[in-house]
Amino acid sequence: MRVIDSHTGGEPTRVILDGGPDLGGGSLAERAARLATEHKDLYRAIMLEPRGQPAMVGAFVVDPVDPNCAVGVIYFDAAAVIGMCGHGTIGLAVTLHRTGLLPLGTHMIETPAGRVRVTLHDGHTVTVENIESRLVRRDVTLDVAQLGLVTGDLAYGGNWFFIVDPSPLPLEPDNIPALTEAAKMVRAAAWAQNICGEKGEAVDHVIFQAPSPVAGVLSRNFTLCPDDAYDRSPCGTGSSARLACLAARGGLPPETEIIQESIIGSQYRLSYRPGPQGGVLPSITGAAFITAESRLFFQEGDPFVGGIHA
Ligand code: PYC
Repeated sequence: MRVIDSHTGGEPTRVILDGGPDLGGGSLAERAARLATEHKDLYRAIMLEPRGQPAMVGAFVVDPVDPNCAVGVIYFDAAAVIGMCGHGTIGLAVTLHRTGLLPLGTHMIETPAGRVRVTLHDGHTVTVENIESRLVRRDVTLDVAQLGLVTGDLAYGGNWFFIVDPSPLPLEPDNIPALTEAAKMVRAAAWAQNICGEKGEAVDHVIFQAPSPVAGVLSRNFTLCPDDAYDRSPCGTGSSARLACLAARGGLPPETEIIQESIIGSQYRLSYRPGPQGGVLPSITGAAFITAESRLFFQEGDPFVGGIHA
């Protein structure tokens, strides 16, 4: 299996260029559902140690349905297949450019969540115009183990987010283990209290927000992903959901650029345009760097062929 690894703001992406499973035909959502149900052992083996690393997101490149799209892509982490991935799309564009498959300029990419537009400004810097994102339920109060009552917004940005602002703990790197535990408890409370999307979609990511102490940076976030790793980047789909919340609350006019940073200080430039369904069309600009090009092996007799699950 031929893969290229990159990171976007510190968050790793592994693009699988060939050797992936046959996901059959149909829409990307149908193929993603097949990946989730029929190939779970394989995608976990690609993400988990010893082949993968914590926080890594995988990207299977597939044929798009829409002929106007340059490629199709299905994203996953070590725990779940996800609808869209902002940092992964920046990493994918940089990776495909590096391999000669995507020239500088603007291209459409098909994902299970819908079509996104990417603009490759140079070999590293990419703007992603994400699917329409929306605030679904505002000011939801959860009764969270050990934290008590926590209020946040349920929002969609290609994945399902519960966004807590202000964060229950200071957003400092030293607090990452405590933030991870707190976010897991918030997610468990959202599940237990049936806080979900209109079609019953479960909250798959939790975000804690706070103002940034850095001059010129509006906010800092901490994002918990489905595999319990935290997003090293400011999370593209989470930033999209956040933009939808800011817009719905009248906190940010359209086409106004803000900078959001992650818990480790990596940054995205963000803005939005009003969307046709009442949400926002987010724009996310960030940079990715290639870290490795390799071939993965799954050898017979390897006791950890499926990855380390501990
Ligand atoms: O950037 O959208 C994102 C993302 C989702 C999970 C990890 N990163």
